[in-house]
Amino acid sequence: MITVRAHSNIALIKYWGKRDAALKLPLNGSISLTLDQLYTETRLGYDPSLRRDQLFLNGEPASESMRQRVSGFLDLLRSHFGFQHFAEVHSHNSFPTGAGLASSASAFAALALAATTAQGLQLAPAEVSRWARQGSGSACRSLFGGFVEWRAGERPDGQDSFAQPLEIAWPVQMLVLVLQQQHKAVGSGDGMARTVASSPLYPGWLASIEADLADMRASLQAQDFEAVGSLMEHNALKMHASALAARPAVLYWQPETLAILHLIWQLRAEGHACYATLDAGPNVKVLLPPASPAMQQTPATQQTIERLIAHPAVQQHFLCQMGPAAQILEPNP
Ligand code: 2P0
Repeated sequence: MITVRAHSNIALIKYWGKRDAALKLPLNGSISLTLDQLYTETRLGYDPSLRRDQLFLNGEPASESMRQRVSGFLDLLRSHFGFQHFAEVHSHNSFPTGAGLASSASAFAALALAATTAQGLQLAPAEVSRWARQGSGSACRSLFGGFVEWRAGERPDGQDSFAQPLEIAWPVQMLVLVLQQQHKAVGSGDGMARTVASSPLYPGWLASIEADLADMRASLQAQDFEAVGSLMEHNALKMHASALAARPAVLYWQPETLAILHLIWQLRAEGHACYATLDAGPNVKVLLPPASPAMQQTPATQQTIERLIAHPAVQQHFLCQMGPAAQILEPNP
């Protein structure tokens, strides 16, 4: 058995739209931040006596649809590397499932690393990233720690579409706010497909991304909090605007989402340093300046956090620092 841990990531410049759905090749590049508090640990072993793959999530047998998605991913590896055995997979998330926090990024990054390592392969991280991408696009970014860029690539076979670390040591923080949510949203895969197929605003999204990526790289290098935050928030709202203009509309927000967005704007008007980003669900993630080297919050950031988490729409929160790369926990490498 191999045990690995991979951390979740939140995109500062979003992946939205595929050029190849089967290979999960994106229409645009993206930049993300890996988070320390949100991760998946996966224990995997191949067993010649198994007749099919087995999947357990947080100690319980997973649904058949999840088991099939994982098994389909393992089939890709088996057919490529000429391996026959089925696997027993135990996956645990550090965060509660059903909280609306996307777990597919950390889950497929962990699965790709565990499944290839358990086959005796020692692949370069970029190659594991390429495999993880085929499980879930955003998973390719979770192989790496800190700020990460996924280059869209151009090749039809996807060989040039994988993530790489940006090597920027700037310890900004991300406050993940889990909000009340009544409705199940459209899955991100369906949401992006519908946007690409029918939104008249999608070409505008796509035309703007190279400039956003270049600006984001430069602003991260300069460690310019306002520039990074305002571009991150703009990019997320632009993604949601393109989705809203799809037919039928793709809307991930709930009333609580909007209430928190207004609170963030009000806090900024009062001088607080905080910017929002939103993914394919109602929760809001807030970019905050670095804590002090001793990991103490500055009084200003402490006040911002207290104002945000005091809002009645916030059910749960995770204050995240920059997370590390995916790693093998056992056997001890
Ligand atoms: C992102 N999202 O960059 C964007 C922003 C959601 C909104 O990547 O279909 O689960 O498996 O490739 O990676 C979520 O989509 O989609 C996502 P698939 P994935 O984080």
